[in-house]
Amino acid sequence: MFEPTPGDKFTFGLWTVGWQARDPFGDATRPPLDPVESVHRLAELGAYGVTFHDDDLLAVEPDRDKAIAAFRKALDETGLKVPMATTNLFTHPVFKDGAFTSNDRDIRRYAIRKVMRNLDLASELGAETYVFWGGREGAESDGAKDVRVALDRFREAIDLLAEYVTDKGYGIRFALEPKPNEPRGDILLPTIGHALAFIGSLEHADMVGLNPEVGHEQMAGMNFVHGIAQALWHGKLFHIDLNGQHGPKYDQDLVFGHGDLKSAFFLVDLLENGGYEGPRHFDYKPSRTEDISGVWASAAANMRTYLILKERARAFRADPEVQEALAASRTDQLAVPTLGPGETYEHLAEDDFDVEAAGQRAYHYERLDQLAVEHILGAR
Ligand code: DIG
Ligand code: MN
Ligand code: MN
Repeated sequence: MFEPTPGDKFTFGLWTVGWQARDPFGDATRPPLDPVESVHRLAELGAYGVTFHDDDLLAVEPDRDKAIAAFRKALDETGLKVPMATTNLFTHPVFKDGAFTSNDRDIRRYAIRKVMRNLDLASELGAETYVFWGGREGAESDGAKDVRVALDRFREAIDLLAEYVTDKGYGIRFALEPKPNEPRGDILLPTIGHALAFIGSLEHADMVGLNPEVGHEQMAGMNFVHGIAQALWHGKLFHIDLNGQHGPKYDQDLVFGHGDLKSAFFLVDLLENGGYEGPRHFDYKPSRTEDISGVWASAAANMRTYLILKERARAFRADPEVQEALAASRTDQLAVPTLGPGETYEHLAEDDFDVEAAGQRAYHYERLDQLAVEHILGAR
């Protein structure tokens, strides 16, 4: 039970299991990992696919053509897919003031060229989604960046790249990944809300959506389930980064479910019942304490935890007591339009409404929440 298969559509970034665990306070604790090894091991674990930044392919082979050839061979041997790709616009010092929004125009032009080259490869490998995480787009001082002008440049880059993809006929959609801070003191497009508003301003808004990450919204104190629900409501959940986080602190990128477990339960419930058909993509970091055996154990843990929560959510929805509790909480009543058929606002005046009596009505959410907790704990 809870054994992942490609049908579950679990995918991993090469940079996750390949993270050498270098952090701002310490050197790498693990050697470079060959992407070919990652493809084979993730396939053995039951993954559906892998994703990559352009630079991830060069982890052990500096020659790009050789690295791509080896990667393709491993994909062919294992049948793993590449549903998403992205660009590293944050590691090299050239991007220290950003890529699309660097104050240095030459660097902005270089960044766009770097994305275009990897869009070509992403298309060749069959990717349907291209992620833009603007990890260096931001500032430490409000005097350094007029955000109005920075957003002009961000929009210019995305519109230009959307035009490139359209002209090339690549059939790729873009997914913006919000994050509030780290590595920049403040990052542009910090939350799902900011990104949704930005998308609305774009020339090619129809082909631009979101790649929200669990930990990034939770770093900002946001409710990730609410954020995903709104992304779905806008039809903009194009991809998702699953991991774990313990609230507002540095980006922990924990194994999925190893942070706020109750939120992870309701997230799986929403993804499985909310119409998201895309990959269940893990963007996490195996703890710096682990050797390679711990890396593979953590990769398996992401998928196993998701499958366990999927089963718990199914049992929760099927539980007659839960259905009774949902009815007692009148959750079905929210779906009833506030105006009846043919009514206009003029009909509201006709209501016979006792505000004091209405104020006494209860919603019975505590019982419903306890039922959820008992399902999560396996006590029902
Ligand atoms: C970090 O959360 C970012 C980068 O790892 C990558 O650009 C993106 C892809 O999901 N997530
Ligand atoms: Mn993260
Ligand atoms: Mn991410």
